[in-house]
Amino acid sequence: MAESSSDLRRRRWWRSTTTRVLAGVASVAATATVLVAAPGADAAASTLGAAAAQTGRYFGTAIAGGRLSNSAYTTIAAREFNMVTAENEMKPDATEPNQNQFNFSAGDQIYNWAVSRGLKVRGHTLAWHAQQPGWMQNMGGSALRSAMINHIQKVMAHYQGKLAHWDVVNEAFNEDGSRRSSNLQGTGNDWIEVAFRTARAADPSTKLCYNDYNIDNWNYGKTQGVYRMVQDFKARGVPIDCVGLQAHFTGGSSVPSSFQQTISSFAALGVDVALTEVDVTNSNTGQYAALTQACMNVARCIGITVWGVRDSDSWRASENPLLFDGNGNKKAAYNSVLNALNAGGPTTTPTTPTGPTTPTTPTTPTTPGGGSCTATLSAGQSWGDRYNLNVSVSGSSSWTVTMNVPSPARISSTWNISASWPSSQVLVAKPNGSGNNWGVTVMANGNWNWPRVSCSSS
Ligand code: 9MR
Repeated sequence: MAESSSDLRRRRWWRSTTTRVLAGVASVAATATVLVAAPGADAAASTLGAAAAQTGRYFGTAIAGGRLSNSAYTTIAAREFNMVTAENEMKPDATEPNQNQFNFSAGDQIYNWAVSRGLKVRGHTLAWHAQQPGWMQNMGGSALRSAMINHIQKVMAHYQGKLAHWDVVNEAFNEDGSRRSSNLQGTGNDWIEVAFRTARAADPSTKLCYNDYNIDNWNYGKTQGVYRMVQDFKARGVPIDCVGLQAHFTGGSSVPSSFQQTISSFAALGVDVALTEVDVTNSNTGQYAALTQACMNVARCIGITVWGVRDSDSWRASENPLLFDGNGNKKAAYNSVLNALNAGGPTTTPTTPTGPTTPTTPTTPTTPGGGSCTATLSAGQSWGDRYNLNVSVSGSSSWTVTMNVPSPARISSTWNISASWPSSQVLVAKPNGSGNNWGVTVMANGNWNWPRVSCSSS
């Protein structure tokens, strides 16, 4: 729900009232006490992250692991930003250098640096035609499809519950709005939705994003192609929570006049929007202010990330495209962004992903015989279309567990139970002599919410 202007006024009123009260305390306090100067009635936040946080947004930067030993770099990064994207360290070539051998050391270094300073982390990226490890570049067909699924599952399992967002798929479209040809595209047009479904099952706690460049101009083929895909995903229940506009306004491009329309059009599909890799040639202040304002004007534009800290850290350093110069000084563009963030804008209550969620608290009904039991679900292996759930029953060895599957999902197999089916959506499970640990395979059919379970004993 958008914060109304009266909410914003109330908050400003609260701040100004608090300030007046603090000022009153200051006037009667012992003169020897050094008091921090109270901010003005409409005190502006003095860092990008704090300014963005006033409207529930974040302001982030790409962090390069190799620069974390540079204190000038880390001082600015930790002070100004409240979200971090690993510039290269969570990409497939970094995390799975050999097939099914994972290496999280570089990604973890950035993750740990960020969270120990109170910064959140976006994951970037799981499935991409570029920066694939050598073994993957040479792959195709069903072997690559399986490898992609395995990569998503393993990497997301490592970061389970830790990341704010994941760029599940990166840069999968051509400029004209058609699909980019790649080894991933060669596995079948459904590879993107399989990636998102796999991702939802692997970590239901993180927001799943599609991320691309040159999707800033509403009247551009690529923007329309991505828009149609997101529209289709939302219509068919393919789990997607956000779209990342990289917003690289370097290399000859600039902020289009339709930028806000693009952001609001994606948002109207029911996804969050983020500006994920911002840079602007020569840090044009007008363009930086305009892109920030466009995000601030759309409630579901949840945050902005610039692609590096200082100009000298940029992948396009010769264009001086960032908010700090090579010496770490704030540039004019910094102030234009800070002012736009401080001016405020509508904000939404943060949404949570709508995929398979943690199971509802197991019920422990008491039967007429007085026995009770608990059935606890945990995630098992998952694939692009289905997932396993492990069920563990405690409190009784003579139990009946009823499992209600959310339509149109269906249970396709079970193990270690004696099963009966009062309806296609309801499974009744009893012990078959194999003990209290059993499981099911659920065909999601687009609905990745976990079944409800209840347990009774006799
Ligand atoms: O900034 C990244 C640079 O260090 C790498 O060499 C490059 C390799 O592909 O990737 C850069 O980051 C890209 C990002 O992951 C996706 N969007 C475009 C970015 C700039 O190329």
